[in-house]
Amino acid sequence: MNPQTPDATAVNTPHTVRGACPHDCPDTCALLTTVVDGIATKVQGNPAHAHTNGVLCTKVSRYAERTYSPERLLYPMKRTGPKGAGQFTRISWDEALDTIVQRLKPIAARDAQAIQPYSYAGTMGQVQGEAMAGRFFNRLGAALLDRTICASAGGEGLNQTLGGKVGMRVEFFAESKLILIWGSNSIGSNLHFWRYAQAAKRAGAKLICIDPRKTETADKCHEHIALLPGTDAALALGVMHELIAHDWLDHDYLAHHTEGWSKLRARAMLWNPERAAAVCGIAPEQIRSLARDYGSTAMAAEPVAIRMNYGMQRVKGGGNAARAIACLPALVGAWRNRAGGVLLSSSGQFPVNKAGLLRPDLLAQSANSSPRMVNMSTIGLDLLRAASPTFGPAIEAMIVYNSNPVAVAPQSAQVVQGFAREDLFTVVLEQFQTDTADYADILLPATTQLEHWDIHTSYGHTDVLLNRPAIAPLGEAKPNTQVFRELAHRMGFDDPCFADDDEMLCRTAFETSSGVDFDVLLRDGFATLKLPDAPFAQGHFPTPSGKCEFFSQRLADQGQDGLPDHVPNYEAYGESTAYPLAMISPPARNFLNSTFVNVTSLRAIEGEPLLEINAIDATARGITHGQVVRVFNTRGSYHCKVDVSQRARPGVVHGMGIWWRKLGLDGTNVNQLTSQNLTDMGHGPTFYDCLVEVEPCSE
Ligand SMILES: Nc1nc2c(c(=O)[nH]1)N[C@H]1C(S)=C(S)[C@@H](COP(=O)(O)OP(=O)(O)OC[C@H]3O[C@@H](n4cnc5c(=O)[nH]c(N)nc54)[C@H](O)[C@@H]3O)O[C@H]1N2
Ligand SMILES: Nc1nc2c(c(=O)[nH]1)N[C@H]1C(S)=C(S)[C@@H](COP(=O)(O)OP(=O)(O)OC[C@H]3O[C@@H](n4cnc5c(=O)[nH]c(N)nc54)[C@H](O)[C@@H]3O)O[C@H]1N2
Ligand SMILES: [Mo]
Repeated sequence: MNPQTPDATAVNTPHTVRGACPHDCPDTCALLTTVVDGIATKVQGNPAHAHTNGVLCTKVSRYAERTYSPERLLYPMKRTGPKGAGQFTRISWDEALDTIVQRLKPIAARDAQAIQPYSYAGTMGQVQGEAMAGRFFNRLGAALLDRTICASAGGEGLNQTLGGKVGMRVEFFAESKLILIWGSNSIGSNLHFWRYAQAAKRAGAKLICIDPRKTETADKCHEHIALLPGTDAALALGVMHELIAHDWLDHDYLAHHTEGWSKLRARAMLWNPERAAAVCGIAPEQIRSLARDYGSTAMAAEPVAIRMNYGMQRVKGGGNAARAIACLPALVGAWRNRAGGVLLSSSGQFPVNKAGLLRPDLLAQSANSSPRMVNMSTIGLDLLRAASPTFGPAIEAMIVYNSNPVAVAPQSAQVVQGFAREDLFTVVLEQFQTDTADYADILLPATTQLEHWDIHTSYGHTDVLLNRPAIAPLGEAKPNTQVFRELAHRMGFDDPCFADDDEMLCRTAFETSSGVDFDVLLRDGFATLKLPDAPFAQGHFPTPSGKCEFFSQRLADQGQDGLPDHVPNYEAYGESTAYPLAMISPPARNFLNSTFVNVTSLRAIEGEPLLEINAIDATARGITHGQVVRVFNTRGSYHCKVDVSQRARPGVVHGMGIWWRKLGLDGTNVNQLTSQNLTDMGHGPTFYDCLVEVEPCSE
C-alpha cells in the first residue's frame, strides 16, 4: 500500500509522506511525516528502512517543533541597523531579488570572482545543496569554494590509502568480533551505527573506544584509551610495531594487495609502545593490549572492524592520522571478511551525477572559465584580504546558504570582523536568524526539509533516499533552488537548465546507468546500492596501484612523506607554559553543529555552554563545578560554565560545541579560540589543535 500521492500537499485527509533527514550526520534516516489538514503533526523514523529502524535521534524527532518555531524566517528582509545588530525590515521578494541583482551585476562586470558563495551541510541534499546554486555560480563565474570545514583531511587521507571514501558496509559491524570506535562518539553522533555495535557486543564482541574524551560511547565500551588530541598516528604506528613484533600479520594479503609494506614496516619499527605511549600520554600497556586484541582476534580468523569518525582529523596531522589507521586492516587481512576492515565514510560509493547537477560546463559561458577557489576554513582571513595579484580582487559579495560561518568557522573574531565590513554585500538564505544572518544585507527565508524535494546519499550507509515535500512552504519561504532559479532569470541566464524543477533535479542526480531506480525511490523512499559484501577481500582498491597504498607515490610526488607518520599538533600539549591545556570542541549530543541551538526544548537539555575539565586541572586553578570561567589564548577569550568532570582527562578540556554566539554567556562561542591553521592534507581546519588556559571569572 502506498499512502502517498504525487502531490501530497494537496490532500486534506491525514496521510504520511516519506522523506529523508537532511542533516549532516552519517545516519541519513528515512522519515515518515504525518500530515493532517496540511500541517505536519509528527515526524518519525521509517520502520521499513533497515538503518533507521523506525527510530530517530532526540533532535530530529523535534523536527516539527523546529519547522513551526515562532522564530522561523518567513519573509524576505533587508537590514536596517548596523551589521551584526540583527535589525531588519520586511520587504517583497521582488525587492529582495532586484536588490541582489543590482548589487551583483556591477561586481560581475568588473570581476565575478569577487562574488563568493559560502555553503556547507545545513542540508546534505543533492538538490537543495549545490544543484541550482552550482549552476548559477558557474554561469556567473563566481569564486569557487573549497569545502573543507568538516572532513577534507580524513577524506584525503583515505583517498591516498584506500583510493576514496570507501570501506565496510555499516550493517556488517553487527557480525564483528572486535570493534575499535576511533575518534567517534557514536551514541551522540552516529546513533544508528551504535545499534549494530550493540548487536555485535551482545554476540560477544569486544568494543574499544579511542578518544581523549570519556564520552557516553566510551562509557559503554569494554575499554577506553584516552589519548592526547592529535596523537592517533603515533598510536596506530605503535600498534603496527606490536603486530610486526608478534607476527600478527597476514603475509599473503600484504604481499598481494598492499603497496610499500617494507617501507611501512621500517617506519613502524621506529615506534615501540614506549615511544608511542609517551607521545599519546597513555601507558605502554594500553598499546600492547590494543595490538594483542586486534592481532590475535584477526589471527583467529575472526572479523576485526574499525569505525572511525572525523574526530582525529581536526588537527595538523589529521590526514596522516586517518592514513595510519586506514592501513591497519590490511596488515592483518581484516578485509577478507565482510565484517572486517574500516569505515570512515561511505560517500564515495554513490555514483552521483555531479556534472549533470552542477553543470561545470557553464563556466565556459562565464567571464572566468577558471575562477579562484577560496577555502571556507580560512574565511576570516580571506574576507579581510585586500586585492592582490596572487589573491585577485577583494571579496565584495558573500552569498551564504546552508551554513552558519560566523558560528562554525575557526577564529571567529576575524570571521566577525570580515562579515562586519561595510563595503561587503551579504546575502543569507536561512531558516532562522543565526549569527551569520545578523550580518546579512538581504536575508531570505528558506524552506525546511518538510517543505521541499530532495535526494540524499549518505556517509554512513549505502542507501539513496528521496525526500518529498510533506507540507506547503511556510510564509513566503522558498527552497534554495527557487531562489537561484529566479536570480538566474533576473541575471538574464537563459540556459534551459535554469528551468529544471526540483523533481527533475532529483531525477538528474542518478543516471539510469547508475542502477538507482527513481521509481523505487518514489515508491519506497529509499533504495540500496548494489555493492559487494567484502569490497577488498581480493584487493581491488580504487587507488592508482589497485592496492592498499601504505606508501603513496602521489603524496611523495607532492613533496610530502609517502608514508603515514605522527605529525605533532601546531599547538602540542606541553609546549606552552602560558597555555598548558589542550582544548577540543566536540559536538554536543542535542545540537547538530550550530543547528538546533535555537530549539528551546533541546537547548534546555544542553543547559549552557560548557567546558568540561578534570578535577586536577580545576583544583590547580581554584575552579569549582558550575562556576563561570574564562577560557583564553592569544586569539581571544570565551566565557562559559565549567563542568568538573571525569569525562576530561588531565591536561585536556572540552569546549562543547557549537553554540550560537548570541545565545552564549558573553556573545562569543568556542570558535573564538580556534585557529585558521590548516591540516597536512586536504586544507582542512584544525579545530582540535588548540591550546588554552582557563581561569575563574571574577564577577
Ligand atoms: N549529535 C550530533 N551529531 C552529529 C554532529 C553534531 O554536531 N551533533 N555533527 C555531525 C558532523 S558535522 C559530523 S562531521 C559527524 C562526525 O562528527 P565528529 O565530530 O567526528 O563526531 P563525534 O563522533 O561526535 O566526535 C568525534 C569524537 O572525536 C573525539 N576527538 C577529538 N579529538 C580527537 C583526537 O585527536 N583523536 C581521537 N581519537 N578522537 C578525538 C571527540 O572527543 C569526539 O568524541 O557527526 C555528525 N553528527
Ligand atoms: N569548534 C568547532 N567548530 C566546528 C566543528 C567542531 O567540531 N568544533 N565542526 C565542524 C564541522 S564537522 C562542520 S560540518 C561545520 C558545520 O557547519 P555548517 O554546515 O555551517 O552547519 P550548521 O552550523 O549546522 O549550519 C547550517 C545552517 O544551514 C541552515 N539550513 C538548513 N537547511 C537549509 C536549507 O534547506 N536552506 C538554507 N538556506 N539553509 C538551511 C540551518 O538553519 C543552519 O543554520 O562546523 C565545523 N565547526
Ligand atoms: Mo562535519
